[in-house]
Amino acid sequence: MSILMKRRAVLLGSGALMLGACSKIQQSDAGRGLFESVEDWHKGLQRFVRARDALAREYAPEDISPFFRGNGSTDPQNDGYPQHAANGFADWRFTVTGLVERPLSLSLDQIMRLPQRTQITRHDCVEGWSAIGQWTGPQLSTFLDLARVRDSANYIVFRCADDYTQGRYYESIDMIDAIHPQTIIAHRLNGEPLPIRNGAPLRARVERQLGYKHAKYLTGVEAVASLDDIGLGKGGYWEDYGGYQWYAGM
Ligand SMILES: Nc1nc2c(c(=O)[nH]1)N[C@H]1C(S)=C(S)[C@@H](COP(=O)(O)O)O[C@H]1N2
Ligand SMILES: [Mo]
Repeated sequence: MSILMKRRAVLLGSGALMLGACSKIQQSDAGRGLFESVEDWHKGLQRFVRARDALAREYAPEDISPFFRGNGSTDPQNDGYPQHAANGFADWRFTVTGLVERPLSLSLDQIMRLPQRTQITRHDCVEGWSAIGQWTGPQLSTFLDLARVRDSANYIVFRCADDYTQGRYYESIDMIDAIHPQTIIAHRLNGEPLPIRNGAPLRARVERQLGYKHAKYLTGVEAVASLDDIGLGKGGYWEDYGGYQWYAGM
């Protein structure tokens, strides 16, 4: 079973159990109020899950911004990144590690041979600017299926190559966003290989969340049960050093 199907089965299972119990309680008057509040709670849960499942708006080619600016790190100078850039990222590897049955280390060629998704979306940075771009790359769920992510994984951590002002950049998302169809590992922007300022050779697109979640210069993803041991424990660079929220949903 794919992870998406497993999660669906879990949700459907708990819903069915609750409906069974509720139809009995509902038969008494005293039970009716309880039933209604449980039902409200259940509707709320459904709404929440549906909201987390929904697709971010996709735009038309004519909406694409003429220039997609770079923000944060735009030209990493640490740990051999300039050398990788100089040889066109021919030796770049993308690893899938942590709570997986089959750890992966993939070349860019291998990544380009996987099924691809292209989407035109709007990027919103908390600093107050937006840009619309077309992104192409495999879905993160494809990598997680290939590596056979374990049920004990609750989060996916994005590992990056760049040091920003406080140190290495990193980010994380939960499994709902990890398997969201628009969460992709992009290697193209507007049909061209990613420019260095936008995260070459690979960057995450997490379209339901704000700009700082879209980690650039990806060296891999790591499946973990908890974020406690990642960075300072809040799940991301700006969460740890800037007080930003971990869940930056829009
Ligand atoms: N590795 C890395 N990823 C990063 C950043 C960074 O500094 N380093 N900045 C984040 C922020 S705040 C934003 S708004 C976007 C900017 O993406 P862009 O440079 O393609 O505009 O990248 C995000 N991902
Ligand atoms: Mo940002």
